Amino acid sequence: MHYVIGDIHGEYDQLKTLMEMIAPKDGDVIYALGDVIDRGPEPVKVVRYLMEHPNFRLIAGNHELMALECLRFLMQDITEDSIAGINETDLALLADWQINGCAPTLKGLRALTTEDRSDVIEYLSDALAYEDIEVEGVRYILVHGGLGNYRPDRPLWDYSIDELVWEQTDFDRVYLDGAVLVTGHTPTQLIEGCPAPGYVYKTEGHIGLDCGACFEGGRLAAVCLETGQVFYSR
Ligand SMILES: [Mn+2]
Repeated sequence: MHYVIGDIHGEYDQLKTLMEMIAPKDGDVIYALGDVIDRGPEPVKVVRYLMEHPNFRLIAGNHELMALECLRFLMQDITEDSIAGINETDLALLADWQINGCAPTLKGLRALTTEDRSDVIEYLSDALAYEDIEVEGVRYILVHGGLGNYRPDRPLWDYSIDELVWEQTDFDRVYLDGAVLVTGHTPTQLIEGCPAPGYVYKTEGHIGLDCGACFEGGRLAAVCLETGQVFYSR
């Protein structure tokens, strides 16, 4: 079976609840659709849980991208050179990450040994940009944000990581005829015309999975691609 989980954002308890409901078997594949860190209380615990369960595949979100851009200079040993090397671009990246809820991620990383911290960062940097799979004869494109600067003739590998993780999908548009775009990033609470805000939004060519787990009144959601069954943490 293939499962896809929406934006976890540090919601470890909700992830555990969902995993008990899914009860994956050996050989099942579970995709985490990006934004596993930041905002919620236990982002690093979430990442370490994914690392310990080899049936998880991590797809990159904009929060992983922001974290990696900052950790590149935050994690180096402090020397005169390293301080002099932090430029305005770095500081702007850090400010961006900060307003996007980096505090619990940094707190979790600080509590780790140097080696465990490196392992977490390495795991995040190995995240997939997207996944293109066929399940029961249906093509699914799993991508955190969407296909920025979309053109039907543009191959998936041609999209930049920024175009994939920052794009807000247009749920009224069918991309890649015959394929289903499975996306997170845009909480269904914010999708205009979504009949059940805060729950999974399925419409022609789309499955919108971000149910705003880290927000009040939100929840974590997963879908099984074979059966279409949807799971909610609350
Ligand atoms: Mn996002």
